Amino acid sequence: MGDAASKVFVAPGKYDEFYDIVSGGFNGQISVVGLPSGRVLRIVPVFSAQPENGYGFSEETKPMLNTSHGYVPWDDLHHIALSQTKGEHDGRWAFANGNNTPRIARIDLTTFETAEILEIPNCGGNHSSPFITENSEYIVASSRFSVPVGDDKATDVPINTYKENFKGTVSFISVGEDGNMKIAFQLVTPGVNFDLSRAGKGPSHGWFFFSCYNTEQAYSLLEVNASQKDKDFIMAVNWKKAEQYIKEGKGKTVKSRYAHNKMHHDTHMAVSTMMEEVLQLDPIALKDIIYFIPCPKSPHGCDVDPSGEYIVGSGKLAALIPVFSFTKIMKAIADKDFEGDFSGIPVIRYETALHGVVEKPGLGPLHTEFDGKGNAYTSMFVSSEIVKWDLKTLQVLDRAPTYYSVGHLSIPGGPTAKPHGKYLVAYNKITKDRYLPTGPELCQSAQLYDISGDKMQLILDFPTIGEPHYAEAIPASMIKDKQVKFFKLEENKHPYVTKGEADSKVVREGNKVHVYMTSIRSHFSPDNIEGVKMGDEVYFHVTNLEQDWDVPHGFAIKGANNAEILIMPGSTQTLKWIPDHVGVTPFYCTDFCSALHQEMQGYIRVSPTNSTVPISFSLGMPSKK
Ligand code: RUQ
Ligand code: CUA
Repeated sequence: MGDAASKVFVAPGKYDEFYDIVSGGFNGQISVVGLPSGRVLRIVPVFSAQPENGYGFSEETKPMLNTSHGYVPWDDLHHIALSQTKGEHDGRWAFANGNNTPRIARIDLTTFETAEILEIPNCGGNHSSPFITENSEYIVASSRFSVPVGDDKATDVPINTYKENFKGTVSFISVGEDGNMKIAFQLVTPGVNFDLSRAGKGPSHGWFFFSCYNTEQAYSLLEVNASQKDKDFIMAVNWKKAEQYIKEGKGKTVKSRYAHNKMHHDTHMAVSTMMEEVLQLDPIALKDIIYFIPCPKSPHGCDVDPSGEYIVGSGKLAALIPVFSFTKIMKAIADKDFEGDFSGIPVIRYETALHGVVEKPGLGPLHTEFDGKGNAYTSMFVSSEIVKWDLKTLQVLDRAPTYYSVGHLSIPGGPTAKPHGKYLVAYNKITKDRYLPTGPELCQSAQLYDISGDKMQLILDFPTIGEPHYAEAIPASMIKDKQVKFFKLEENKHPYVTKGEADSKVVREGNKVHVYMTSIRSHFSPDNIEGVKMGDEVYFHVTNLEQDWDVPHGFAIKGANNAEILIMPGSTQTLKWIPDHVGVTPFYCTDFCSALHQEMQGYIRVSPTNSTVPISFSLGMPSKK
């Protein structure tokens, strides 16, 4: 174990080698972890409001969580995709999916802030998402739960009409040069459950592969009813063909309401825009977009190797791992070597598409990652182990136990054409006795393996934040020097910005009171405010005047029904406060910013509704004698 300790030890003052961007599952956040140390560097709120910094509570960030259902301050965040250029990491953005109220988020890797959230319409549960193509042309969002789609008449149908009325959707979301996300088109498919996916790469660039289960089309007791068939499907999508149909005008514009939320870096404000329509393609009528390939049995992971030739389907209930060959799939399509069709979609013959199978890998294969040296690593949920095997010979090379019941695996760069290799992290679903017990709920757990040699070596256990699903790690050198250290005050275009103390003021507009406030070590301006009345809504627009790294100020006021705000240097954040009683209420800075942080405070006086106390504000007034 002495050996293991030296492998994970990052000396005080030294940096980790990788940033690991880890999903938080049902906490709706991502965490940023250093590898190999396992140290948590940051929690980034994405789909969940976070009182710690006011995300989802400040007036500026509330629109980020707007949806067609209104404000939805929580989601179940499963998978991470890092942006790519030519099949390799480029360090620009991380994408993450919201599973429950279908959404995709883009996180800017220069600020580690959520920059954009796009809702996905006509989708019941966005699990197979946000996988990315090799030049970040598209990320995908596909439905876990098929549902009836369309207008009220099309959707108000009995649940037992699943076969006729329920549809899956696969959305291709284009990513602009500036990262802007847009639903380019949506494929409407037969009703099944899409689980996971990967884009093709290299020779298979232009294709996307999705695992599908519940091809039984069950709508009740899926545990039994969706486990009937011997084989479900991998769905192969030719998205270049879909693009061609779009160009030819074969798409159909359909009314659909969904929110598109963007954080604007000049104003430090998010704007939510309600979108009205989406372009759909019918892959049954329009041939050659999708094909099904039989895959044993309720496949979960669907992973493409770095060369782009092999597609690994991991059937949760299968006793083997099938590996498909892209070359053979193309040949089968050219030869029309189909065994039939499923709801009008051609089904390729299993044997024709198969490269081979990994025999007796273990029980409950879920996910596969690659090291770029010709090896694949598959997680085995039921037998709690990682199995390393050779992509060409399909021979099992090594096994390592996990503690316990491993879900996702992550090798730095594992889903790219050039994995960075070296480490593998197992994200385990069950923790039991690995840490000091903490009542009925135990933290989830990650385990770090050294994979540089022939044998995998477990070198570290560490707890995670939330329930980790997928994670993707990137060399620190690709992003550490691009970090924004503070926002330039002169570039701040917030409508309520206050660029110097001399400009701080309090303005009444009807029953709205706008406080143009500044913060700098160690006071607010103004720090005495009078003339606010019961029935008013007070907006504290706090601009942090600091122009220095790592000096946020916080702002909190007694009785606020929301949270604090944490204002980064050079930016403006707004806390809305509705006074609920007459009297004098203190506010203060929450983030220990200087030796006189405890002095960073102020008072606001609230008078009765009919009061004639005029608005006044000040800083540094001497005490009355
Ligand atoms: S899925 S294990 Cu979203 Cu495997 Cu998490
Ligand atoms: Cu500002 Cu503490």
